Amino acid sequence: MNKSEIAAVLNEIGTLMELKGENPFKIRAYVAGARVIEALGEDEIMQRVKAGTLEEVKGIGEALAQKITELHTTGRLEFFEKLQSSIPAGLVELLQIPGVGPKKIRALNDKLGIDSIAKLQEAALAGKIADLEGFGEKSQEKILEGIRNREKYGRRHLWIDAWETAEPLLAGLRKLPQVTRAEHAGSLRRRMETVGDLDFLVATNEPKVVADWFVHWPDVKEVTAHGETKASVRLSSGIQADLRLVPAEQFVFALHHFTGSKDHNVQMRQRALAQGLSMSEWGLVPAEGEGTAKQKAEERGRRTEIETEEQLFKKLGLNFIPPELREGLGEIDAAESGGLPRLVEASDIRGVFHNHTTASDGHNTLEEMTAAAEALGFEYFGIADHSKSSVQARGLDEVRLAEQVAAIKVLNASGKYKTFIFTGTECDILPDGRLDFSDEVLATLDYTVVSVHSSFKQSTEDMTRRIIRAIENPHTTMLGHLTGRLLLQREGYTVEVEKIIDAAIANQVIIELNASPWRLDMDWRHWRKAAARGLLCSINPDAHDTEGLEHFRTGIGAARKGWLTKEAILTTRSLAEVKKWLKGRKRHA
Ligand code: DGT
Ligand code: CA
Ligand code: CA
Ligand code: ZN
Repeated sequence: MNKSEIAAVLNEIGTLMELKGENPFKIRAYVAGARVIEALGEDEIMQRVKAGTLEEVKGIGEALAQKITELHTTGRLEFFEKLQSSIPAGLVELLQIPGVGPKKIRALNDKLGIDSIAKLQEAALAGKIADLEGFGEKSQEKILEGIRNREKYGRRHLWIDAWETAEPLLAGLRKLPQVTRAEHAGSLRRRMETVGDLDFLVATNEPKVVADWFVHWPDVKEVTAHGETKASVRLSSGIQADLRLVPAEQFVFALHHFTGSKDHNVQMRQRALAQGLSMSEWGLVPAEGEGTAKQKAEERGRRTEIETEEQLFKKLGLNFIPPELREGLGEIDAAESGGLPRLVEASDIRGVFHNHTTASDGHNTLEEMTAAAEALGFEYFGIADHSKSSVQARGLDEVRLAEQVAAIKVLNASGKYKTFIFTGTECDILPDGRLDFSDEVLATLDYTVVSVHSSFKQSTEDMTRRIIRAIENPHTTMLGHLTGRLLLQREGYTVEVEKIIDAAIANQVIIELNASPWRLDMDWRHWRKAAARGLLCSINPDAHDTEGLEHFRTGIGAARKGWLTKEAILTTRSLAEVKKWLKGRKRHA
């Protein structure tokens, strides 16, 4: 960890201890320690940690020195983690409301039993806060406003919403004559399923002009910072955007730093240190000697030979690590040993399964969907409308399903579209794990996606058993949205993921990567290991209209985060190969 991260942890320790009502002298020691650390040079901290001389600094005692050392060398602190877990999450969450500090939270908790934002809002709406000693009408109003703003602005955003907001801004920045390079960074570039804020980075010699342009972007609702090296704004959707302005020679270092993730950065910095280099957003410079990394980088100025991220990684003995993999999950070791995967790309995808039409809850007809699939250049695409138990989604019964199958065969035979249509269903997994259609009906289809759409509240054990039973049905081709989560809206049902993956592998069943931007389910965090064990993936847009077909691209981001190669994904194969694969499965049935 660098010094500002260490200082942030020490400050947070102070806040949490105050929340617990601990000894004020102890609390002050942490807050003061944070200030001392901030005043030290980055290099001095490093040298003192190495030499064990932190205690010689005024304001740092033995206990603090030990904690700083732990943070600096491991990036973690056991004491802090224990402290965090000893305080109810609801109380900590209250800190997010402006005007409510640790002392007030304790008062609210003692007098009114408030331990969550919901309870705080309830009490404020009932006028109970105004009556409390030390609060009053005004602070009650402020609390209510803070809660409203948090709902509107404080939340994270779906990756796709962030992307759609960011793209025109980035294009605008690149058009400015004063800008030589511009990129987005942060979680958006890493393709996280949700994004906290947007991070833009530009290389320019005229930061003022560029920052002015940025804060006057039409979509800006509020300017929260406006300086020569950084500007921050809030856009009308509520998302915040940071712009950092750097001279050209710093661009690549800043790009790498602000792409993150934090864990990746910490590990990269440790690697650099092991090679006698100090790495930061300003540059990569020898670790020893006088001056901060920033000063040294500035002294070296234009003489730096590193201009691209490829060169930056190479300098540290690493192959280029794609942004999606920069999560601190082993990518650096893999980059060192030549073990990075060749990640799947959007252009590898030759077709998409699991799409809906107006026959169930889709908004476009079979023909409209087919035309759209053709326009996207797909060799094939699969229909999978809902089955009869999904009544609210107008699920098809056996008769309507047979009609749809007949219509698809006619359309395929007509040669009207170049894209081949596979017949299929998104068949409900009934609460006991049986499927919504009989074996005879499923045998008439090219493929079957099985999904849970009811009885979400089953125990983990029951839900796991239910899904495995569905996987063991010989007609099952793919498992749909493993957990049923809706990002930022609803947690998924809980399942034993490992067991389900085992069952899928054993039964040659695919698990889909549902590419709907609201789902991205199965989560990318499971894919690397699962694919290594032989699980096959299908990137399924779960499209409910023609535009939804494009969501396969969002799924590519998640697949890349899951280290998936082309080989791990059925839909990178040609039509002939896919037909053969599906036929091969049918023989088991
Ligand atoms: P987000 O915005 O919450 O979705 O996630 P990020 O990853 O975009 O985080 P953000 O916007 O706070 O910062 C962008 C990147 O900048 C982050 O991924 C890593 C880097 N960064 C920011 N603050 C720190 C820090 O205190 N230490 C380190 N090592 N890196 C940082
Ligand atoms: Ca961010
Ligand atoms: Ca940010
Ligand atoms: Zn579904």
